[in-house]
Amino acid sequence: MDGVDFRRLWDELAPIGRAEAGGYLRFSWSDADLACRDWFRAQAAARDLRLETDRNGNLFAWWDPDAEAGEPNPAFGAADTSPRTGEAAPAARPDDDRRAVLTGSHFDSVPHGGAYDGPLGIVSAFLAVDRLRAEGAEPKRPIVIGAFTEEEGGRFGVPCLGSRLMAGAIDPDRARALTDTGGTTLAQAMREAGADPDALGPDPERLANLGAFVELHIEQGRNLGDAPVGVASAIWPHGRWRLTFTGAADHAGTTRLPDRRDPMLTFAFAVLAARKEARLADGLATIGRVAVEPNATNAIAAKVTAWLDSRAADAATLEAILSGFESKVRDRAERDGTGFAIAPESETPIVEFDTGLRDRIATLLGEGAASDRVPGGARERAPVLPTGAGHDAGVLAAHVPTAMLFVRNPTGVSHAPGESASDEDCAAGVDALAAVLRDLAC
Ligand code: HGY
Ligand code: MN
Ligand code: MN
Ligand code: MN
Repeated sequence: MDGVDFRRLWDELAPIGRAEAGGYLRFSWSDADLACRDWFRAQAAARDLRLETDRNGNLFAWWDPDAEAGEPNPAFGAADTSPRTGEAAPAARPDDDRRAVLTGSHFDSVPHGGAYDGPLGIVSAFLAVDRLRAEGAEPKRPIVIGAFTEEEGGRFGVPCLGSRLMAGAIDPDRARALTDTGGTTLAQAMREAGADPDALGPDPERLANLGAFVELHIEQGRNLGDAPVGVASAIWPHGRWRLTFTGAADHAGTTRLPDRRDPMLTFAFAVLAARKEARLADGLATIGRVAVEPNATNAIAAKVTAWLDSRAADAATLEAILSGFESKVRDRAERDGTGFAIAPESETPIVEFDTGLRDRIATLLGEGAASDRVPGGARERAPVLPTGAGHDAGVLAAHVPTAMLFVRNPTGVSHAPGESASDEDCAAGVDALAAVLRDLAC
């Protein structure tokens, strides 16, 4: 695979959902999302892959081998699909397991997000299947390309919604009632798109039929120096919390400063406190979204709602950031005479990827084509590194042996229009994914 081949398919998808002001606006169940879904269906049809939309709106394109396949191999039995968090699922035994190997990612973006976060994993999956077919590979078990819905939570606020629903990690009623900034619920958005929100719910049979999940994703932390492709070791624990600051609405021109109970003051303090607690703990904290009521230039705010995103290399550090943040903001609210509430919206404990699968892939890629592109010759292993970004792989890892491949992002910029990757590195990613699928399924 070379960069030209990659670019050809990439350029078919790239225009969908592009925003005038830069980046992408690909929100789940929006017109842009429906156009991405149509693109996915066309790619599946062009390759004679069996198309499925599951009960949660996730798309799957199956390459079923000729022989009867897809049945859980009795030697392996059905995966344990009891919702677990943080532990790795049983290690994959690829040689005797006939269950499907899933690869894929998501189409949706954060507002004005980059082109690669999500779509790179889906385009690469189709190209990897093309490559395997071109060499006459005959899979012994199904290879499935997946597109998970609402991974970013960019419209309805809960990330990895499609994979969480599939894994039973979120209550379907809560999901149906999630609203976007315009007040449209997920249920309404699905109905308008011709999907059935009443079907939302866990899908243990589908999980039981997956023997492995490999998600290819652009690397988002500037950590792949001279290697075009790396392998994930873990996803940092992370979460989102809704912050509510309340005070007394009043006239900006007639209310003396000492008489004010201004929630904007406590909110401003909270932004700085989040940053300070994260710096002290060597973790991360971001407040990138805020809503002010009544949001008038000449009125003191009545209420400020904001969202905290915090992440750290381990649970104890994340806990330290949150508790330090909460206690300091509570004290400040006391002084400001304002109300403060903090409520978790989604929390993901650390995800340690399946070490057997991870090491098998890192070694494979050390011998494979991906390493040939490293200046100065091959390396014995692809780099193995953690990520602070959440992924559907982080949700499925509790139920299915899961691995992630990363493609080099020279600047590390992500969740912004400047996200980039070279066609050559993306082609190396396709080669690496094809090598992994060949190893696991053929
Ligand atoms: O927020 C994240 O880390 C992911 O990109 N959804
Ligand atoms: Mn993302
Ligand atoms: Mn992503
Ligand atoms: Mn007036």
